[in-house]
Amino acid sequence: MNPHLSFLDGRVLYFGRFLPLHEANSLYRHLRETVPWQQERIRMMGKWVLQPRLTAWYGDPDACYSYSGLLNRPLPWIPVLEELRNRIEAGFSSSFNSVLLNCYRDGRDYMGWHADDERSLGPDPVIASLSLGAERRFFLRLKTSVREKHSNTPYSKDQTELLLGSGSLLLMRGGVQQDYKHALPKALRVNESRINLTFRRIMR
Ligand SMILES: O=C(O)CCC(=O)C(=O)O
Ligand SMILES: [Mn+2]
Repeated sequence: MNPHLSFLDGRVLYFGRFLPLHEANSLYRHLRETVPWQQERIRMMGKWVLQPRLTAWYGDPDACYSYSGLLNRPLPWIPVLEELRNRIEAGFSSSFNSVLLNCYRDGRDYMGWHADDERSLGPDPVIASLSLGAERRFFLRLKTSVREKHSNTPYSKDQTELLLGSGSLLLMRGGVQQDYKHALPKALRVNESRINLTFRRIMR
C-alpha cells in the first residue's frame, strides 16, 4: 500500500483512502450509536476535570492502560474492531492488542499537545490512527528538549500540519513519540462529530 503523504523521514505516513468513503461513513454511524462512550475525569495540574471528548477502550483482557492517573481496563473486542485490526495488521505487518476510541462531538472537543510515550507502549511504539466523520486538523511538533539538543542543526520546519479525512489512516512509528508531540486542536467552525481509533500495542 502506498501512502499519499510521508512526513518526518517516513516516520509518519498518511493514507488518505484507507477505507472507501461509504465504508468509513457506515462504520462511523455504527460506532457512534453502539459504543458505550464515556466522558472521563482526569487529573490535570492538581484538579479533576472532564476530558474534552468522549472515549472508549477495547483490547485483549490483559492490555490494561494507565493514563493521566486512570487505570483503563479494556472492553472485549467487538467484531467490527477486530476486523479492522486484522486489516491494519495485514497492511502494515504490525500487531496491536488494543484500540483507544475518541469521539470529538463537535469542533469544541479536542486533544491537547502530548506524545504517546508512556512506558507501557514500549520504547518505539507503532500507532495506527484511523479517522471517521468530520475532517479535522492535526499537528505534530518537535519536543522542546529535542530542539534544544539539536540547536546547531537548522530544522527547516518544527511543526507539521495534516488534515485527517474520513477513512484516512495515519501511521506513526520510528521514534516519532520520543521526538515529537501531537495535538488535535479545537475547530470552532466544525459542527459535526469525528471518531478516531488509535490501534496500539501495550507491553506487559
Ligand atoms: O484524534 C486524533 O487524531 C488523535 C488522537 C490521539 O492522539 C490519541 O488518542 O492519543
Ligand atoms: Mn496521541
